[in-house]
Amino acid sequence: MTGTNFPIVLDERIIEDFRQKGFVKTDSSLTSAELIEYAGAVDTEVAIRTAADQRDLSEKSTYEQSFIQCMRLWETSEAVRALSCHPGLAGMAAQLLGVNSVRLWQDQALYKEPGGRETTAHQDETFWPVGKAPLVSAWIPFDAVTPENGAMAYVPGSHRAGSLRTVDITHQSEPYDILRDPKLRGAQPQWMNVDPGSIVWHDGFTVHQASANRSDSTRRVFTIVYIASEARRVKPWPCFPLDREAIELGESLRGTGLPVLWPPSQTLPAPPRIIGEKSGPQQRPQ
Ligand SMILES: O=C(O)CCC(=O)C(=O)O
Repeated sequence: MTGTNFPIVLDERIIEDFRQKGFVKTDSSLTSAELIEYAGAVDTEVAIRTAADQRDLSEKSTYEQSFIQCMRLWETSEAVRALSCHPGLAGMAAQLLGVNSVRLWQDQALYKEPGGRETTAHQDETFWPVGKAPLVSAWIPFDAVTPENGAMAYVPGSHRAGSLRTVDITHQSEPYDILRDPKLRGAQPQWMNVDPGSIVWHDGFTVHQASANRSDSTRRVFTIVYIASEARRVKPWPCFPLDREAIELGESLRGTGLPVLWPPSQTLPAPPRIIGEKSGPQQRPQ
């Protein structure tokens, strides 16, 4: 691993901003050297995972038109593992959540192709059977992002509304528009321009969306989702990382597929096994 020293101690104002608004940007969180190394590693892994897919954007499903999604890259690429399990970032996640320890819930590349459609507004944590466990996503662009090429927008304070209806982000004709949910009291999404090296963090219940990519380059983003280590399974829905570890209803998280990243170990965690999981929709309740 190169670059950033850790622990990175976050300014109290950053943590307070995150608590109030449910999202916050941290500038210069990765060095240029780290970014080059990690972007190259993720590009390589996405290329391997998608090599057999020759479809044009227009031939893809609505969901796939929002982005190429490749998940759990840490399990198949040692080079990406250094990013997904980066102790500095995991320490920042723990500080934002106000917990002593976090695990990796998932990592993923979200590459929005030129012409790629918007990402429908949604909350993340309603997809997963972990109740209201402290959970935060790090949204890490490898290139400068603006509303022109797939920026994210977050509804300030929406995390305080708790669990709203689950949005079916796989269909364009989703009848429920979470942005009009009365519990949001008319709060409007705030668009975020992000420079490479900066990260935007959002709470598991923050309502967010991304714009379409109207540029002629792919918007390359990597996300890492951290969850409080003591979180429990509270619903029986099928859920890949929990089912793989045979975590039953009511049990707390454990297992090599959900490694503790903070406090960090001397070495990067070993993946459970090489799964070579294909791109696909996020796992959602049934
Ligand atoms: O990058 C996108 O288009 C969507 C990202 C997202 O929904 C997330 O990181 O939770």
